[in-house]
Amino acid sequence: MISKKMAQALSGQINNELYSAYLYLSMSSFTTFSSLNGAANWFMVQSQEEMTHAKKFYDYLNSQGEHVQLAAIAEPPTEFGTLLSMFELTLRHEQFITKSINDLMELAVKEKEHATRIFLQWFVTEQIEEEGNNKDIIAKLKLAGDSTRGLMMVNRDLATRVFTSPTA
Ligand code: OFO
Repeated sequence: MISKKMAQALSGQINNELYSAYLYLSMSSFTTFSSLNGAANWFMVQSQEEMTHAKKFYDYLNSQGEHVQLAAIAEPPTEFGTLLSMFELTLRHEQFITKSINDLMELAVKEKEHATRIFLQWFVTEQIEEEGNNKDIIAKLKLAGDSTRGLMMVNRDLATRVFTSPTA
């Protein structure tokens, strides 16, 4: 049993995670049409991961006896700039998600929702990894600079990412 306030806040996070999935799906399509198939793969895997994040919140709310009420998902952008600017946007978005997870954690502590605090711990760790991965890719793209060969090398690297369903 969790408080109504906590349940509403967790429901809101389902929307954030689904928007993340939508944003990365849109980026995957854009990079496919820019002939950057490695990047398209990376964003597709990222989108799939975000769906599993949304599902984790959904499952947790159900396990707490909450009726999940889904809200509309905002439309993501459809046009993007360079690959570097796309990963900079990704990092900014993930920093926004980190803040939303931290806000949920603060609420859980304030409301003495200990089960929720333990549930959220997985996301705290996940955000460290997500931000770190983005920073690595940004660093590689900056090193590549204007070199097409360098960009192609990063693109090949991004092609190796494989989706694995996270277990909590
Ligand atoms: Fe990108 O970690 Fe969920 O949103």
